[in-house]
Amino acid sequence: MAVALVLVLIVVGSVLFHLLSPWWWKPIASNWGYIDNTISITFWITGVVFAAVVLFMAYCVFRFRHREGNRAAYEPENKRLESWLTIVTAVGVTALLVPGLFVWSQFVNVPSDATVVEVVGQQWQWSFRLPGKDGKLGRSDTREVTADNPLGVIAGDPNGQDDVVVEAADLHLPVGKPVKMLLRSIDVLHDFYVPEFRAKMDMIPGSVTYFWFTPTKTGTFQVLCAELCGQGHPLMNGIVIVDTEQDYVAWLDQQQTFAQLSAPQQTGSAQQAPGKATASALKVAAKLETVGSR
Ligand SMILES: [Cu+2]
Repeated sequence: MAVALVLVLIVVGSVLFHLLSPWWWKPIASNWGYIDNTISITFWITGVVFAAVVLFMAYCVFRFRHREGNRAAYEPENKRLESWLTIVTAVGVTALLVPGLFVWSQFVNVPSDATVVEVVGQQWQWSFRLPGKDGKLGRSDTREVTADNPLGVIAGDPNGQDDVVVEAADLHLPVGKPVKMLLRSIDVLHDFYVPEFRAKMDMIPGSVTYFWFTPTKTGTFQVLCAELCGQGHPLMNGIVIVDTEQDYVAWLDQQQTFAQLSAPQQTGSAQQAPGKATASALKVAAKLETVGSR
């Protein structure tokens, strides 16, 4: 009797916790409402199945409890029950999988008017690269990474000269414009994740993965790394600021291009490039010190 009661309390407690919990998604700030719907469908199906199975178990524990003289009936096969359970399970599993397939087909089909932004993950900071006026990103190679070329842009590629390099600083995006995020890592597995955008994906050294989304709200959003990537992983934070078109253009005007960063003698920023690289290294060192002192 006590076991049956505990099982019922587990179901009631779980449902109440789900309904009353203060921990829930942050308000969505992208076009991916479909992803929220898919997760809600999964919650409902797994929740109903969990409650049904545990309540059935509680019923059986109570109904078939030990009584003097009672004997269990042995029934090795029951065709009707087996077909019924097979059909219900198949419908449940299909309902769990199908919405995800619809979302995935949209997730990997990037709109033709999407602009491109490259995200580079590195222990333990985020950097970004945007195509310059030519609209094309230059090629890159991890073997080209140096203190003055932190993203490994290939210097000989003319498309890369006007690329805007944002090293270990905030990324700005214009509101309402679809953007394709090209994801690279130059050391270990990372995962670019902004909770309000809902979309995320692993970054794999040697590959370029991608997803797309349209920011729908202006504001400041936190970037998290959703892949355990070493000692400094919990501090691998970044900032994405979604701007109005006007603010975005003003920000873009202040950024430096790859050509400016890699040719300090021509731009008069001789101290700036190495200074920036040193600042970035100090930032990582400070993060590690914080982790070490925990
Ligand atoms: Cu990471």
